[in-house]
Amino acid sequence: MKKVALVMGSDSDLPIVEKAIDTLRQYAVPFQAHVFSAHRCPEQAAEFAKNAREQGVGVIIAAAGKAAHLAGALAANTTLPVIGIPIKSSLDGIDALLSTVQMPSGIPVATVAIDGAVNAALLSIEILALSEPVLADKLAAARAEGTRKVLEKNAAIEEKYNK
Ligand code: RP5
Repeated sequence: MKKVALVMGSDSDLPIVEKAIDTLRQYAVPFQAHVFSAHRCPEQAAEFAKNAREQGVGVIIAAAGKAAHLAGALAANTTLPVIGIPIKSSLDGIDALLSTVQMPSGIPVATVAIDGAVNAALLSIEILALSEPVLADKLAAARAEGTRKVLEKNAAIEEKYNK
């Protein structure tokens, strides 16, 4: 199975990135984690992206805050799919959201919500599931469980207020 590479702009992003790691572990998806900054070590970040495909990476998740150029800078150096997590580090994360999502045509970054690490991991799993049926089965089971839980809560609320 291809790996998911998690790249964070700073180790201060780790508390959010750990939510993606937890999700990848739940699905038994192999991953690797790195700290590379688009601003503080741009050459190493670019080098990482250039070599990622040949190192068995299938999807890159990039988490960064403030003027968050990491996802775009990695995407500029690979044609692997790149998922950006805007980290709430300043300005309620709006700065990171806009910096991550507003990519010019030709260099896509799939941007999730501010601090949306779980969805970033799930999206990466959905991409890997295109060629890994076992992951597609696990995703479907998780969706069914999510539906069951909501309907259970609905039944409790309806029982309490509608009878
Ligand atoms: C960004 O600046 C990082 O991704 C982090 O979210 C933010 C603050 O970094 P530190 O100053 O905590 O290293 O580049």
